[in-house]
Amino acid sequence: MPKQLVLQHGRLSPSVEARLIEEFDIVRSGEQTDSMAIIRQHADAITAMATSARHGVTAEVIEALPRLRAIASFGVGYDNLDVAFARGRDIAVSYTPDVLNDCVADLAWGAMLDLSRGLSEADRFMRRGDWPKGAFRLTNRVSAKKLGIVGLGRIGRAIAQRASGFTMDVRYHNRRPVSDVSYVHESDLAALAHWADYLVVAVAGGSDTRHLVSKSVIEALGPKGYLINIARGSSVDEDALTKALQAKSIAGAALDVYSTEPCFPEVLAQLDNVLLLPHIGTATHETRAAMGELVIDNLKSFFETGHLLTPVPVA
Ligand code: 8YV
Repeated sequence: MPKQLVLQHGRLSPSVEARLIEEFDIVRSGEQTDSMAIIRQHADAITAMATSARHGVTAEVIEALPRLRAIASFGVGYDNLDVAFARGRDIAVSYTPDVLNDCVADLAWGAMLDLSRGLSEADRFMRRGDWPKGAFRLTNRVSAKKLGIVGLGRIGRAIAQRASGFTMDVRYHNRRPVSDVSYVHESDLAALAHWADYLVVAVAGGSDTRHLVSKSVIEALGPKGYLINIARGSSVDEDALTKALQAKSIAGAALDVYSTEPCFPEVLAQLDNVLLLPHIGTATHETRAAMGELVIDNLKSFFETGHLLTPVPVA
């Protein structure tokens, strides 16, 4: 039986691209200079697309594909996909939730521990040969402190669940309280920041959460507070955060995401109160393979039934 045709819009990891080629007849676009020409050349035959949270899909690309009926995205964020435009053209969009919750939550905890106990800073201290010159500085205990979570979605919940192992008090900020958790809901984000020792940003990206962690929220976090962002760079006022870190008006920040990736504010690289990570929340062999298989399963389901398995939720 001939393989179904799928447009792969944007690069994916080599192993995921290899699996797509095993399952489908693949045409690639998105990264080439003549990408739109490639899309137009195959437009009449393309009904399904694979893409990623990182690369995304614009209205222009969707407009150029009159027979497109399904977009399967690799990743849990869809702020780079024009979902509203796709829906307006009756195009279904899927993402890859749940299979990545644990890895992203693990990274948030690793970042929090590293930042608070100065693990990466201590490693640099050892490699510079500084130990014979004196002891490494005292740092801050994580256990039994106060954890504030901005966005108690799937990943936020996984982060909160891990707090029981550190006997931490957990509160969260959502647009609305969730009914099936015992954590305290804080409707005022600045108040949550003032209360928390660690403020972890786990909200979905997009216009609704742009600069949600504002200058005033960062000020409320205060000199003993740490900010950890494993969500989207757009959710934090990056200029205000950079200034706060330079002035040491917050204790520190661990960042896996930035407003203009792969660029980030260069001054941050000079600061010891910042842990800088290159958007690796889902970047494990196991999780990226599971995400890739979920993209493939969504495409197979579309071709067999006309429906996607994990559609992006309606706002
Ligand atoms: C992507 C991400 O998985 O899942 C997301 O939304 O932000 C990332 O972990 C990765 O960048 C591939 O697009």
